[in-house]
Amino acid sequence: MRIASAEVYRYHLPLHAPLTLRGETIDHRDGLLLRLESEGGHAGWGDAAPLPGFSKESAEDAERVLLRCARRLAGFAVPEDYAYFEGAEIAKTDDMASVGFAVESAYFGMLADAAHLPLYKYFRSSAAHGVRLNALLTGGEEQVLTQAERLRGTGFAAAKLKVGGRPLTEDIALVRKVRELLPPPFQLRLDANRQWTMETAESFANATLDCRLDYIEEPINEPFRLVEFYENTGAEYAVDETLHEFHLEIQRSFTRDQVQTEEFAQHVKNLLEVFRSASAVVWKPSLIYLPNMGADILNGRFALPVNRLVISAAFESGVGIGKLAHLAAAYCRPGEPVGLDTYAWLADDLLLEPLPMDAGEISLMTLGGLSRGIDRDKVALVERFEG
Ligand code: OSB
Ligand code: MG
Repeated sequence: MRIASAEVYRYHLPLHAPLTLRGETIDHRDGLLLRLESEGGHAGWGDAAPLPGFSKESAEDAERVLLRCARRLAGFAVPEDYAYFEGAEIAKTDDMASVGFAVESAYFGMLADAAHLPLYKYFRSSAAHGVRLNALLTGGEEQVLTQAERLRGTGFAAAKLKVGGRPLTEDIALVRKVRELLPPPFQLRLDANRQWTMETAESFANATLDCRLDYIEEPINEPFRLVEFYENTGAEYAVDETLHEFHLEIQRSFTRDQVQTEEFAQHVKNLLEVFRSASAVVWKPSLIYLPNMGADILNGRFALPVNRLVISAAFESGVGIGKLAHLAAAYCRPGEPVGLDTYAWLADDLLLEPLPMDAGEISLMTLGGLSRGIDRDKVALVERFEG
């Protein structure tokens, strides 16, 4: 199979409300789409949308590198054994996660289309047909409580509340109020984004142990002490930023060309312990590039100890979030609520029909295998390459 054409488009989508991320406020989401088509007419789409404040790459860098990838992919002969994407050198994707995500989404999407399989079944034939979602609770106290109230009786069975941005006593009181509205077995997760010191996090954990939290994502500002946090409090934690910070080191630790000094070996050992003791690992594919859509690390080629994987979104368009739903169906435990609720922030989408999100779940049966129609009026062609 050969890739006959590669197209790059630009998009600009409004958000329902302004979104403040690490000090930057946006009211639109800007991104790029990549479309690959084989000589046989099979196609796949990818979404590259660097998130201000979170992505290492700027929108301009992403566009430059995605165009370079598209130019090289046009005419690319897919290797016989195409289970793995060996064209990775096409993009210097280590610090271009959004581009790596788009290129691999389009590439594997095209291969799945050629195999007449939906992407999730292409990745794993036994994959479930739906993924559960965790609702994202953000904003001020009143806003959070309104959102929590609205979740009652909707079918959602999990939510994630952002904490760490208010005084400790207010966070504790808010978590208690949310828990009253959404009692167990509803799963309540928190995300502190590393804003607490060990001391504050321990006080928080001790004051909320009876809330039976699913986990606290990144409770402390010293990741190597997460195991100690767990041992001292019994509170379950999840890693997110820690994966960002250390995935390159973890990958390097598995490659033979890495000089294995005693010090580096100890460092990696400590790091793996942090992952092993974590209740869950949050992975946002558009913010961290793990080769072959994670297969290298998650599917046994290498072994990152992951108890529960929670694939999450970073406010991509429906094209990107659709791909994440396929990945989540293939890689997460059946029934694991995943972090794709950022879709609710979009006031408009590129898909002709919105993603089938209903009652806290995305149905992949409805989402279907092949790319859903994209509204060509909402995307602008930047360049088309033929090979
Ligand atoms: O801190 O987990 C975060 C989205 C973009 C950037 C950072 C984060 C997020 C999310 C995604 O919270 C939603 C989720 O994980 O449920
Ligand atoms: Mg997080």
